[in-house]
Amino acid sequence: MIEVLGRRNSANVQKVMWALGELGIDYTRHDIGGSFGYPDDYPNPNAVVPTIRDGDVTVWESAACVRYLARTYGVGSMWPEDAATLASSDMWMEWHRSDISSAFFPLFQAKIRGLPIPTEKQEQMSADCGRIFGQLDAQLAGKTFICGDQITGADIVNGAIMYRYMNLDIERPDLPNLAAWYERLTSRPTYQKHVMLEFGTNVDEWNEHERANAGIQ
Ligand SMILES: N[C@@H](CCC(=O)N[C@@H](CS)C(=O)NCC(=O)O)C(=O)O
Repeated sequence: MIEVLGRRNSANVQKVMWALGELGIDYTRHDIGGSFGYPDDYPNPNAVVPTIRDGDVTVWESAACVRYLARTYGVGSMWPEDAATLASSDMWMEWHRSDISSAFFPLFQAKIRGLPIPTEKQEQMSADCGRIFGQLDAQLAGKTFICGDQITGADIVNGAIMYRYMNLDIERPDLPNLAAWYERLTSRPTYQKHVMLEFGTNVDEWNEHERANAGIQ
């Protein structure tokens, strides 16, 4: 039984939860991080979520967790067997971390969690996100998922923030391939269960949702 250490409303935890759902793996999730705090023996030296335990194996860093799960339990599906598709998935996972994630997370923190960023700067950040997501929109042209017909780690890490991007009160450019891909994700029960979680419109609502999700697997 895999253990997931991390609060349910963390986007990085949601990457792991959604991957587990797609792979059909049993798990137990523990509320850790944010308002739940951290136990003294928490195994991630950065004291951030998620961390997973699979028997004797402990993995932290959400993308490393997704890769571990895909490689261990999803060869031929979430972990493509051909080198080119696997490289493509890896590329878009790296892009997620270096490009869109670093552009989007501060914007989300400003809009919902009270990070003090002036409005004009937030507008610029929204425009940056739209421009960067344009790159993913181009990749998705003619494809069901980011690397083809199969969900890979690239969809997991990028899809995990799409619900937030699409539901934040910001300007978004018209990106039809991205919108169609997002619609396909929203029809998946595992995405609905693990990613499409209300996050509120301010820090109080955010905290209420965090508490309301306590104990839900
Ligand atoms: N690079 C790390 C980042 C992890 C991270 O920053 N997680 C956030 C939640 S999304 C966190 O733990 N924040 C502090 C907390 O919740 O206590 C990863 O991908 O796992």
